[in-house]
Amino acid sequence: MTASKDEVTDLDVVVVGAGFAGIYAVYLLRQLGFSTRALEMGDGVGGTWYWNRYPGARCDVPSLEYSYGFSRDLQLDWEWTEIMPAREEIEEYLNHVVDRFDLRRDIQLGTRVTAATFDEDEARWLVETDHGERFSAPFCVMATGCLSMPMVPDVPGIDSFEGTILQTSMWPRDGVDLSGLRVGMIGTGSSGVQATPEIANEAAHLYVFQRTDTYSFPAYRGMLDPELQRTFKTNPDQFRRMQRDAFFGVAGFGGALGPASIPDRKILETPMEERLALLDTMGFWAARAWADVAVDLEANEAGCELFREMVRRTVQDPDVAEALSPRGYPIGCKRPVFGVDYYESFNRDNVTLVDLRKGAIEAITPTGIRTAQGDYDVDVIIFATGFDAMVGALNRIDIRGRGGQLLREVWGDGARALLGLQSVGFPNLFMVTGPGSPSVLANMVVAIEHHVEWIGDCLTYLRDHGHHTIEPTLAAQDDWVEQVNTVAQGTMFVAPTCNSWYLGDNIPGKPRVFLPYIGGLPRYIEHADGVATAGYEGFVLG
Ligand code: NA7
Repeated sequence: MTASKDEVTDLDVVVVGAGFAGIYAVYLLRQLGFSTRALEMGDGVGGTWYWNRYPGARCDVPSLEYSYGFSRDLQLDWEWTEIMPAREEIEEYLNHVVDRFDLRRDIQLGTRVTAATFDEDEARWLVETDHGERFSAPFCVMATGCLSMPMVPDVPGIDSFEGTILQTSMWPRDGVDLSGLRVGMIGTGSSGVQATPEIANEAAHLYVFQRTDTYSFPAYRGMLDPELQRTFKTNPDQFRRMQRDAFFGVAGFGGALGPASIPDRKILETPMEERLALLDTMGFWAARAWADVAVDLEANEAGCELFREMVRRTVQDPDVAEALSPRGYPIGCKRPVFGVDYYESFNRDNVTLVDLRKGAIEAITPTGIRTAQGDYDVDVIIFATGFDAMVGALNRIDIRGRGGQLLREVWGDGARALLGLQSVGFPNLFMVTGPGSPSVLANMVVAIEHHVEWIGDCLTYLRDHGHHTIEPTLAAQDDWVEQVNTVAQGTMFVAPTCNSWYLGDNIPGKPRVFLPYIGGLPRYIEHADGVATAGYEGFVLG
């Protein structure tokens, strides 16, 4: 299906990426009569679930909820096995979707998009790939994912390492045999936490290099109750509607999530012995199970202290427990981390925590990792160091809009977009779950389906009304960015002591801007759909 280098392939829509968003975009746009092709860098579909193949990779949203709602037959036929799906099961599901709807013929794998340039006279995008192929289409849909541009710190000496260097986010497709090896893993976010117990089971020794201690809550494991799945299948549409009405796009029908409910009681009004007693029944979850922890910094700190007490109860070595006890930033400022046996792993003889606050990483040497507190010789180094979130995958493509302006330069002081869908100066270029939309603060699949349907409706409207271009007005974009910032104020996400990838803090030099919309999925959907119903108010149609 690849085009020759001399020719330009004409399409109605070029889709970049074939994860959840790109796959659905290919399906829907084909249904709507648009000639479409998705260009995907990986050699398989799945996006996040294709790349992040590290041991223990798993979703923290229940499978029944983390799945497409667009096809009733798909929902009735597909059987999930676990409450929280493992990476492998999600990848299998997405491949099933692609085959079931015969989408593979419109998905070109192993193809990295390098540039997209808008021709103002023709009102078309020219999309170029790393193979020198060129595609021309009036519309471009960037289904490039929010956490898809890996971040590997620039540690001196990295090229000198004589062992193997791996990244959780680009794990080899055929897996890696770590048995008998000394492994050093840098990073204790979701990926590092999920991988720790799995690697500890396999490797001779695991050194976990921790820069910031994590609030890791116990993840739910278990097989999906067949009765629950049957109930879901009696009326999937009803459950999908519930999701779009739920603040985070998770309606709660997908399986028991454990003791996560927030009671009416306030931690600051509860005697210490009662707070501690809750640890016996709720474990780590007791830290956040209070009405005031999410909204009051003093209450939050009281919740943090409960969490630290639970770490002390779990980790046998008091010094290691102290090093694993998070301090200095509130629960809820970073995306929640869920793990199984994470803290327990540090009771094993073959697992060592390297607390980088006692001496940071200085260099990679031919034999391992050098820190200010000593050298650690390892055979394998794993970077579990996260992503350039929300904008990284877009910024690495040379996207040139009106007047040849480069998107990453326009966004130099922080990404700005109307509804996370389009940015001024880049007509006909749509983002799926872009900056300023609920995106990573919602169930991604629900957010993606809504965006793809919004884009599908928009393209249909333009075609039906004889319009060739659509682009936000500056005033509407400014107003939306203002709203995104306003709703974030006062939340733990932007607390003064909070450093997170939501704010871009993990990328040196990245402007500190809170990128997702925290007003909730229902409010966002109501607003975005209202804009469409009003004839795309806030957009210029040309
Ligand atoms: P995260 O959550 O961004 O975690 C990355 C981790 O790597 C985090 O602990 C970082 O410490 C650490 N890190 C990053 N750079 C360094 C350097 N230079 N030295 C030491 N440690 C470093 O990424 P994940 O892949 O775990 O998870 C991303 C999302 O994917 C997750 O939220 C889920 O939505 C799924 P820091 O905290 O910055 O000090």
